[in-house]
Amino acid sequence: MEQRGRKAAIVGLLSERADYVSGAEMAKSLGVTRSAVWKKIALLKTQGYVIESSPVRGYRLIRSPELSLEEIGNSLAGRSKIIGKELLFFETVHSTNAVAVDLVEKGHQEGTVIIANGQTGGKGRLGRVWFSPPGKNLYMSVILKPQISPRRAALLTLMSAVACASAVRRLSSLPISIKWPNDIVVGDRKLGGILTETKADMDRIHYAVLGIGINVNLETGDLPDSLRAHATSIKHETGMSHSRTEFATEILWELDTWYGILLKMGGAPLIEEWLRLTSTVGQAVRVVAGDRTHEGLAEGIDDEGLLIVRLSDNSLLKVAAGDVQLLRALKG
Ligand code: BT5
Repeated sequence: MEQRGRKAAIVGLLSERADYVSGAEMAKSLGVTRSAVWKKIALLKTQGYVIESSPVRGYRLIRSPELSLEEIGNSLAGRSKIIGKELLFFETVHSTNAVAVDLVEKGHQEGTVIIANGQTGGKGRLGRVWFSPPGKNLYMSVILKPQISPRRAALLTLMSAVACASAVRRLSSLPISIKWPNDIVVGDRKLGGILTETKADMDRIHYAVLGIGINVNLETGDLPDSLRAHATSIKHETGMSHSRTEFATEILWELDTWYGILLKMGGAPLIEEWLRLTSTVGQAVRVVAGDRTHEGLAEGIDDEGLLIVRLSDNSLLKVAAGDVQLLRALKG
């Protein structure tokens, strides 16, 4: 496990300057010895940072790794209020959500973010598997302790979806939309998913873990056959590779913004934005919720985040969790 700290400060100093920064200057600004700086630089070099060292002039950053915890942390430090206060990176984990649950149970604070380069047991909902090869995609989990009623916990999934869809749209210019409740899609192909796990009792959410998986540089050839027709990635859609650092930063920053809005103003602005980004509302849908299936018109989202479906007998059904299939897609 790796935390931000001196390494992030060194990366910060080096990225501010196109030129060399002397070891003495870094040591002074961090309040450590020059040999401590040297040790951290050596560590950064093993983690994909290309840093030129000159005995006279000091150190110069040539290139950062494509997924840099230090850069995510440095960019969030100035603008994020809650999310990213603590950032933890793992090369490989079973599931970032499982790590987050473990850490929050041990007392880690709200706003802690866990990022992994790969997962061996990435989870979807209902025990499904999230395909999580190393080195290509984003796998992140965020710990929150929201002071909202447990009845409104579904809003947390909508919030994560809004953050992901807005950030990915802005950085990639792709026509990203949200398929209720937790799919980030381009057309009918899934590019990302969200798994929200909460611990709550009747009147309080003890914590929520927001798990976010986004296919960034995945090649469709990497996908198992079962996913090939349904999944996509930012790289596949745009035809070029992207920096996971940039996408992670933007998603976390969006999340911080929307979390602030949710706590201060309630769910209404969030639902309004979700409705702007969704491809589900206004469509004829089949909703599969447990062993029940309903067909009707998806009409909207209620103030607790439930999907409102108008059934053929004109009655309204509210669905808290499930999967939707677009009837147009099924028939077409
Ligand atoms: C989801 O579940 O979409 C939630 C995915 C959440 C993944 C993140 S990664 C970080 C954090 N740690 C975890 O362990 N999980 C979270 P669901 O709606 O149940 O969709 C799962 C279905 O999506 C699977 O059954 C496949 O059909 C499909 N799928 C699996 N991997 C995929 C991938 N990489 N890209 C697109 N579709 C995928």
